[in-house]
Amino acid sequence: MPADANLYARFRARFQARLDAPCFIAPDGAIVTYAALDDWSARFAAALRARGVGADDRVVVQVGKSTLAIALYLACLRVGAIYTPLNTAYTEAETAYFLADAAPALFIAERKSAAPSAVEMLQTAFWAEALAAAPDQALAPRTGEDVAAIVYTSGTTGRSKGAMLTIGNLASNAETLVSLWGFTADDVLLHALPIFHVHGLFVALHCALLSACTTIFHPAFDAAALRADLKRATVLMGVPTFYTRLLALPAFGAEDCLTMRLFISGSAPLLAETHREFEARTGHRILERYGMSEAGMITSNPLDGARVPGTVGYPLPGVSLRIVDDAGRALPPGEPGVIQIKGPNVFKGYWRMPEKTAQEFTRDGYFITGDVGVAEPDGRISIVGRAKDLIISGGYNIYPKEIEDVLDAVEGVAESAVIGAPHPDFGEAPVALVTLRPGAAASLEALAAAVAEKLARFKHPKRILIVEELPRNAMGKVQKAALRERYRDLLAE
Ligand code: MLC
Ligand code: AMP
Repeated sequence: MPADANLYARFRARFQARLDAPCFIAPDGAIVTYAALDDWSARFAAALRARGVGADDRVVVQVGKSTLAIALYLACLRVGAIYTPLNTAYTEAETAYFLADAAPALFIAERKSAAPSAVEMLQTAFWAEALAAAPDQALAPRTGEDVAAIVYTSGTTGRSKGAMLTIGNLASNAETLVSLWGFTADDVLLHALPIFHVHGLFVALHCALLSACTTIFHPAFDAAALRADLKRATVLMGVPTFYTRLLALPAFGAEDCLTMRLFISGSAPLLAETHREFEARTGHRILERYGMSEAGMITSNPLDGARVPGTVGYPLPGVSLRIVDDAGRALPPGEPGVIQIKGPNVFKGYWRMPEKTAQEFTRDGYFITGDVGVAEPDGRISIVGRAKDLIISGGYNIYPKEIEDVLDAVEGVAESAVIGAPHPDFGEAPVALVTLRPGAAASLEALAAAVAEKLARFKHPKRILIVEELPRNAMGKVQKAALRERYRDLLAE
């Protein structure tokens, strides 16, 4: 990577020859050209600088999906600031934690906080200020080691960690994917993912910007709207729920996919039956890949060659992947163990958490993913479980501990256990089992209200049950596996 590696300069070099081409098309047909995006991002950069934002400053962004929000991301790259996106579904309590942790120079928010901090600015005000500013074309000098973004991921302890992704991480992963998935300027990417996570922001958008192709930009996921636009797209990236919801449309089929060349799925396990049903209905074999916030994409099924249902394919070029036992010894093919990875895509560490970072890397520099996988003799990987207590619901990560902490604080609650139960739409979703103190009478409403006050809606347990007791092992530890078995049909339709 060159010493001056401003990521925006790399994107610009690729779309320079296509400034008049459509970068984004809205479902209603409105076009944003590459020239317009370039101009907006230069104005947004001017507005950031006018607000005192410079290299390595964090800019926390909690705004809805729009092309101007993309211009803001690119503006952060231009000035060398650290882009720190937050899910718009977070409650004030959740947001307050991220703000305290990230200590941003600027916080751009869609909604006004009850007690706004000195650095908070409403999106509407910032947009107006930025669009009125004179474009500032200067690009901050950067190296591949500089942090471009902090992406928060929940932690098993309930405390979210900010994964620091460098310019080198993002650039190398994007270059690899463009070539692996065969992106060209002729592609039309259908984009319906949120832009505050790695999948929608980096995987999808970076492939589009680096190949200078066109993106049909949906403000949110809607199966019928997506189906309509498949007719003018070539590539779709989605979480498995996208595919199950498309399949739930009775008339969806091959005629909808005549221009499509590639369907990609990730962020959560794609059921083999979804893969098969999708092929039967459309003739397309979904390409499943595996990744995480800390590393972008890690493995992928091949573009040319067998895409095997229930597997996530081969480690990306440049990524070393090994599967180890509890003692950290490498396991042979066929034996399941924890996946460890090393490569240019692997993050720099957790923001302001050096001890946590050290714990999650091995002495020889591999990142311990917490995912349990098994390799085939030819190197193909399948994800068979998780060593971390994590629920992935519709592609969103939910840590049981975070919900348990909220429930345990409700008066009358003795203990709670949150598990993931199979869910027909979201793959899995949280279910909470709660025991009460002797004589106490906490109501289900009180429990739900506590959760609603503290946690984003997608984290809310789909069911809360008050139970007599929780099963324990000989050490006194709650047996979540037994609970998962007992309640496996609770959320089935
Ligand atoms: C919405 N709800 C969810 C939910 N999404 N509940 C659990 N899990 C989810 N994922 C809640 C809503 O709050 C609402 O609650 C109810 O479910 C119905 O909502 P909806 O309107 O039907 O949901 P919708 O807006 O259609 O969202 C579904 C979805 C969305 C699948 C489109 O969740 C989504 O965009 N997921 C993608 C997440 C993502 O980008 N992950 C990538 C992370 S990066 P109520 O109570 O109001 O009824 C990563 C790395 C990698 O993992 O490998 O890519
Ligand atoms: P996140 O921290 O939100 O980036 O989520 C990353 C996690 O999503 C990984 O550690 C995996 O557990 C899971 N994941 C991503 N892609 C897949 C996949 N294709 N199959 C199974 N799990 C996946």
